[in-house]
Amino acid sequence: MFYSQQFMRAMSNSVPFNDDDNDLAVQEKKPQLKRPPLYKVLLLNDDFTPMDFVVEILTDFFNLDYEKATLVMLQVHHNGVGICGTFSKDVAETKVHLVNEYSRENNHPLMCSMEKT
Ligand code: TYC
Repeated sequence: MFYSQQFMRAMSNSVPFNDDDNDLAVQEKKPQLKRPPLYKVLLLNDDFTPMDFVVEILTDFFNLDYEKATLVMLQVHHNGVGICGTFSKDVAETKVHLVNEYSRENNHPLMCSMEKT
């Protein structure tokens, strides 16, 4: 017995029930879709990384303008942690990796990390 792809798709996403004349009918289920989780990328404060370097990170890796980058840097400096941006998992992981690599290359202890929103 062969069924069309369209029929198979409808059956795999449907709930059978008896209609008014007691025939078997199918009703479409709501698609069970969820948005993928987002991740905040964070900068942590330390006593050694120069403020200018942190601002450079925020403008170059997170595309903040100079004023916004300065505000985020000062937020980290005063509160210990600040948010650089919110991204998909892959993009957040890549940014964390690139920022930490660039900081080590420049001999600064700056730490970048991520957490689920
Ligand atoms: N606290 C550092 C200083 O006084 C500046 C700094 C800001 C370091 C933000 C890290 O994520 C940071 N030079």
